[in-house]
Amino acid sequence: MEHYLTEYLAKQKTTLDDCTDEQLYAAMLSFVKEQTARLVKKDDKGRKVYYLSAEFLIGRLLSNNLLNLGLYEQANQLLAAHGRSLAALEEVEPEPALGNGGLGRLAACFLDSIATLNLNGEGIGLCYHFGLFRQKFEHNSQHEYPDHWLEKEGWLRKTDTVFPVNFGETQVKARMFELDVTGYGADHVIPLRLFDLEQVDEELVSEGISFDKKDIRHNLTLFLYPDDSDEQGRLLRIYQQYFLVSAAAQQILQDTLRRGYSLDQLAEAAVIQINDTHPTMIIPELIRLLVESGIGLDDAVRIVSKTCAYTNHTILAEALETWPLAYLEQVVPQLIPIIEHLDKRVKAAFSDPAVAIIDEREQVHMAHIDIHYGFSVNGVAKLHTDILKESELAPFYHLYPERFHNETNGITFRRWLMLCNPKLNDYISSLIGDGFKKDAMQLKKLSAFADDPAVLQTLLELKHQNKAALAQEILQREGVRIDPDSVYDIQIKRLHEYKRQQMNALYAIWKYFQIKQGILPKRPITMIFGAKAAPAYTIAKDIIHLILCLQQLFASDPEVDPYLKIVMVENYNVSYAEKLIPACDISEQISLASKEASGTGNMKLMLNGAVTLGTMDGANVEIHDLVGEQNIYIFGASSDEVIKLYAQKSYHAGKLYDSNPEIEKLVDFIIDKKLLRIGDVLPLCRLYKEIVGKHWFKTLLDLKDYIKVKERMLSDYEDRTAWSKKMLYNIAGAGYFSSDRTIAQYNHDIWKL
Ligand code: 26Q
Repeated sequence: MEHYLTEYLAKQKTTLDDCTDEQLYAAMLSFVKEQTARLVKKDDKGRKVYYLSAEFLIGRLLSNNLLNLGLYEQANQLLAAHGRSLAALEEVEPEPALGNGGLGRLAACFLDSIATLNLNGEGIGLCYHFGLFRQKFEHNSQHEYPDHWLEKEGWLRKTDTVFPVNFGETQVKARMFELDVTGYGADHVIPLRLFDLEQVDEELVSEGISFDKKDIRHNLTLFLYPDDSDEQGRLLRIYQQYFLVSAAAQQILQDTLRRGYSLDQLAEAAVIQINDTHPTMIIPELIRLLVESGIGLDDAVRIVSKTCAYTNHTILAEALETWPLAYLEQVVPQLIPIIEHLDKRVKAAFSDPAVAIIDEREQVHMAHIDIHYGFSVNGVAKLHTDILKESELAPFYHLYPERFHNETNGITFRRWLMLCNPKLNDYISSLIGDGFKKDAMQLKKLSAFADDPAVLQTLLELKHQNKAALAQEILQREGVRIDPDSVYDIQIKRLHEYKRQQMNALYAIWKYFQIKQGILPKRPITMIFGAKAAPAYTIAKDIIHLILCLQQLFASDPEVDPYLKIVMVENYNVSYAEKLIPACDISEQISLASKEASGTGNMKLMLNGAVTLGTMDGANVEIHDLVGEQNIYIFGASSDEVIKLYAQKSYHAGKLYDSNPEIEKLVDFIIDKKLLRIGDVLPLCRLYKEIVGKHWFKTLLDLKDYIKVKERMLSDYEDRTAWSKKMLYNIAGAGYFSSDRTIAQYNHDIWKL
């Protein structure tokens, strides 16, 4: 390594000691790329998995690749010997923002585990030039700017593979780029293939993130999912999806032939895991291509149905993709006869209109294509899968019970423990050895230390060090000083009403009133938020506005500031998560029960010794079962209760508000003079009205219980030894959430590679 870097830098007339961080990063990048290029490309005979996803939120790769290659320690030592640090180099690496949140990050963790478990597979996605927007706060509101992450020299490799993609009359070209995904300790890499429009024109971007949405010949891969609030945006999304799917289908068929299979053997050669409905059009597209190659229609349908498997990530009815048939006709006329044929077969076999592909309003239900014409449907946590079976997809479960699986999500411990929390990682090794790095279930061994005072003390000290490091980071990035001795109460995730950041904000208002009355917390509280709102999601942006206004109000009130602080960090992303997660005390997982399919942040936080405050939703249920009653704080209505409330339409925000003076007072504060002086009337009033007038996300349902349980949690926090024991049980119980386990299970239940 030293030799390589020295030579590389010498060509630029500099040295390891004198070069800039940018130069050193470039040298390291080149070194690691050369190392991975030497590794064998996994390409066995037999079934291969293609993980097809519109998002791969891979995060920075330098440290990740060094760790997986077994070069991390060596790099650290070498850099230290020259007065340099990996941490500084990391800051130079741009983060590829090729995903929105959980679903995209999951895809990245899965590739890490596929490579680590030595499975034959690859990822296929899109290369967005700007990825998700960069978030800035101006006047206490979110503003969006393009986030240019593509560099001349980066991890991506341009290939010679170019596929034509036809949209009716128009043809564009999809160029394949590749990136090597390393596995932990693996002797091979697997490819992530990202397709880019050959003629993207970055000049199309005008102010902020707006651009000419009509010019699809030049805009297709500019951004990740431009907002779908207007017709142009929605059409563009279909164009993007078909662009992905058409290129992927050509790649998969070509790969299958190259590997020595014929196309009628597709199901033996390939399994395509469809990550949510975004790539659903791969099904009619493959059928179309097989028919074109001479295979009969019925056979083509049968083959493709044995090849494709679908993962559902949501039970929010409004998020299940349906497209007007007319849109599809406009964008992909060549698929219409196939989709209509698939629909006819369904209608001939089943009279229930609930399972139709094209409904009476001429809307195409993408998930229905996946379920009828795939061999597997899976949810992402036990509760989620049960709800799919019992309600959302019940008619399908009755038709095809054997197709349904649960594959509880997981996270890669390489990034989410070893890299982001090296101190805790080393300490765990010193207690139970290194076995857990390959077999995460061994973390259970930590339970043996639950009554060891020295271990409990050390866990607290390590947490404190991480909190101090985060305080430094936040001071530098946000200009806000936070106190490492305060409780760090953290909610980091996309902004959505069902995730209920607004309920957390109402807690902050409650605490504010307490402090104003002289009822002071035993220890200062730091409430940290990180969240991006979809650009067109007005209420989500209003919630950000509320939180930022509260942040300013508290900070400017000398009676409050010493006891209660809010920090909403700007541009929350994977790299920021890596800094926040190791420092967290209280992990906020407070979604309205039944709405969060799984959550994966909840897993990352527990693994790093945070204690969960949550509802019985998504994977929280499994966390609860793993750590036990004593080591998690659960509140609020159960999913059964919530589902019943929906069925009976019996939640009424206004009634709760009118009959509870305490709740009324908190909600009224949103439009109090004090806040209106800081913020804007329109968004605050709009949010106020939404909370008292709309019933869908039930903000007020669990508010009282939430406050009660959070108060109990803060009081328990003061018994530091007892708290540390909870931390320990959380770390010890997290092994189940390794994505290595998840991927092994996908392989066992679905892929059978
Ligand atoms: C759909 C239509 C139009 C425009 C955009 C979209 C769209 C884009 C992204 C819909 C959904 C997404 C992303 C969803 C997502 O991240 N879901 C999360 O997936 C995680 C991994 O399974 C779960 O842990 C989370 O519970 C789930 O919310």
